[in-house]
Amino acid sequence: MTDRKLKSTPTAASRDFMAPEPLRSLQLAGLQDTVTRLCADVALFRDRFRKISFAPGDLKTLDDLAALPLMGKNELLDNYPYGLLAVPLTDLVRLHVSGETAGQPLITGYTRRDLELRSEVMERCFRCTGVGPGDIILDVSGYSLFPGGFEDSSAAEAVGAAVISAPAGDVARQLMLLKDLGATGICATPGYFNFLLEQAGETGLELRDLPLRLGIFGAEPWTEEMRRRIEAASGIKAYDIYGRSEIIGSGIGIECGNQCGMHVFEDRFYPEIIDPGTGRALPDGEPGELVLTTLARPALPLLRYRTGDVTRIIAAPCACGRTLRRIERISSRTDDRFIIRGVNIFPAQIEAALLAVDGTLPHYNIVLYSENGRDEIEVDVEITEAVFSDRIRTLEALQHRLSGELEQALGLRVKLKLVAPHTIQRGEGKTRRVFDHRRK
Ligand code: DLL
Repeated sequence: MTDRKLKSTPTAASRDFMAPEPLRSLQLAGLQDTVTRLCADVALFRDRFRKISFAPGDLKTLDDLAALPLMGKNELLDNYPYGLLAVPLTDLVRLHVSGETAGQPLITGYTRRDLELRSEVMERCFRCTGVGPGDIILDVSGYSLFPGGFEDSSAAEAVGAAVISAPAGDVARQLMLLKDLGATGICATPGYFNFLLEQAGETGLELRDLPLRLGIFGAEPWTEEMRRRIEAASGIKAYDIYGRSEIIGSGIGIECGNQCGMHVFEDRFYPEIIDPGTGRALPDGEPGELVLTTLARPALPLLRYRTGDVTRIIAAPCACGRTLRRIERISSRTDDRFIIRGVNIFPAQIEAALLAVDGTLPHYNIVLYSENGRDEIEVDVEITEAVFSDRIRTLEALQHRLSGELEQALGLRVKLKLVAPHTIQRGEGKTRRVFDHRRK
């Protein structure tokens, strides 16, 4: 479906093309509703507002939001399990339990209206990538409570596509389904798709010879270099999708066909960028931490929720015609930076440097350790079978080249180990790449 057709379709997706003024009015109304409900129904916020002498009626413009307190995961954990719910338990029809947090999980409640919102934004996501009737989407999330499976299915139905649910793990079956059922799209983490690609190669299956034409990838950090690798190896177009369980699941924002940042469904989730150190709101275009406020979430309205994800807002118009502002690919997290010998290092810098060089595979580990009282870093990266079995001189040349790329990217020399294909463990969920063995 073309974007032009969408503009005249009175679906939720047409909200993607709203003129700026009605969009701002909608956002303001959503924001006013959120603060009113938080004040009336959630004790934590009532107290917080009282402390700063804020009454919901004081919020008159979108800019007034910046004066309200920030929150984060801790508030959810401290009020476990139901303390931040703004509706009676009897209104809930689903509970999402996050498995990512060690110990106490994060609980997200959904009323029927929350689920409708979730379906709506996922439908908009699928439309953004051009998925429509005739598409067959392989979804590897399964119908667990991990955001993914349920949402992808309802989105596929809404846009007239079909979904095959084939949970991660049984790779041979997934490849068989991709091939036999003529899947045209796949939803996965980029890490898991790399694993599928590798397994396909080993069984002599060329994904580029299949009808598969697009992938919707998210839930973990990945770089442009990784995208280039995926697209070149599989012949598909790889879309970045951003989500967060507590906010709604996977449909907060997604790229359109222009692949130049993820359109945020900002009529539903209001994005801000703050300086993570001071908490000060930053203007569009400046990099900082993404903060989200839900504008239409009955069960669990969240106000200025710190995501820890570092990005920037792109306000420039997009060629697709969507008026929704975009966020740039997530470059890092506020908590994934590590300091080695006084130098700040982000995992994405390492991935970009490794994948910029031919001969590497997209499987690597970053190991941090202490030696003689000094913090050290070792990067282990798999190399292709061809390089691995080539002459020692080829290996040495690759080692030299990669060390140089890393040194240039990071500003310090790191220990680099080239390892054989399949040495690094592949995961089924989010890919773990950093192993910190330093003494704390
Ligand atoms: O990962 C929801 C999701 C499911 C998103 C499927 C996309 C696809 P959580 O488990 O709560 O929710 O993890 C959210 O994952 O704060 C980011 O740090 C990271 N993340 C999610 N999408 C991306 C992305 C789901 N496209 C956390 N790029 C977020 C980089 C991402 N990081």
